[in-house]
Amino acid sequence: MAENINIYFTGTAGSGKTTMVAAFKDWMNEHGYDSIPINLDPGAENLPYVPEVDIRHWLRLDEVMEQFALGPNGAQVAAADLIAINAEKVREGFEDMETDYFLMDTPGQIELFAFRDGAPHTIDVFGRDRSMIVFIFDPTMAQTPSGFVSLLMLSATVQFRLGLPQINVLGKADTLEPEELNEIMNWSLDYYALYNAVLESSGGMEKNLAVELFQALDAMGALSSFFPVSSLEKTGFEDIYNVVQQVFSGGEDLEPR
Ligand SMILES: Nc1nc2c(ncn2[C@@H]2O[C@H](COP(=O)(O)OP(=O)(O)O)[C@@H](O)[C@H]2O)c(=O)[nH]1
Ligand SMILES: [Mg+2]
Repeated sequence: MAENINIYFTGTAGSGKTTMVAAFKDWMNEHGYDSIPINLDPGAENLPYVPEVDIRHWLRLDEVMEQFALGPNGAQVAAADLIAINAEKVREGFEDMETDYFLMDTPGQIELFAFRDGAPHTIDVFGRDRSMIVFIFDPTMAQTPSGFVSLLMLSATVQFRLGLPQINVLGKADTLEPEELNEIMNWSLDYYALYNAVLESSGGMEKNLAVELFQALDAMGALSSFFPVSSLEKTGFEDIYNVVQQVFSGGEDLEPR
């Protein structure tokens, strides 16, 4: 397999995956790094980048709806499995391309892509070695303690399911006020602060559960690197780039355990 690195951008629907692929590609161009964006979302409508290979060439959500007489939700489920079936053809589309990084834009619904066969199978077909995940926290969900913990658990679930090195980032950082950003970053740096915030917030969880849950997340290294990124302002990309380098130059920190 070539020496390229595959970076999969994941996150809940609307978290900013597609925009980040476009912005990271621009950032890489500006810094003299070579990358190729690939679209794996059969439901994408307008892409802010030109994909060199596009799953929609083989699979389109609107056609799945029509062909199998499915509504949008049923079609998403079917498409998640069809992505896996089409993975070999997509790989043939890019396997001879020379680049250092393939930037993979993934489907809107993370739970369908990651929990069904789409993601694990596609990652295997594209080459599991030298692959990693960027998981984007949507700031609108990350602003409350329970929302932040829920995203941490989802991120941990994706890491558990896909078994790849993973970077968690706080997306759309430009939309947060400085104090909101500080509060979230403080939770990410200090489990004790997060623990207290969860217990203090209404609807917080039971104390014993919170303690054990945070111990587990801590042991997984769920927050061993977490930083803000803005695709709009192109900030935070150097941090992503540095972690990718660290992981693939023998850095052990983010390797799956
Ligand atoms: N302000 C701001 N908006 C963003 C940023 N990234 C994405 N968005 C917006 O968030 C919405 C969803 O983004 P998209 O990339 O389509 O999300 P996806 O569903 O995860 O691929 C779009 O309206 C984007 O313009 C960002 O860094 N800053
Ligand atoms: Mg998208």
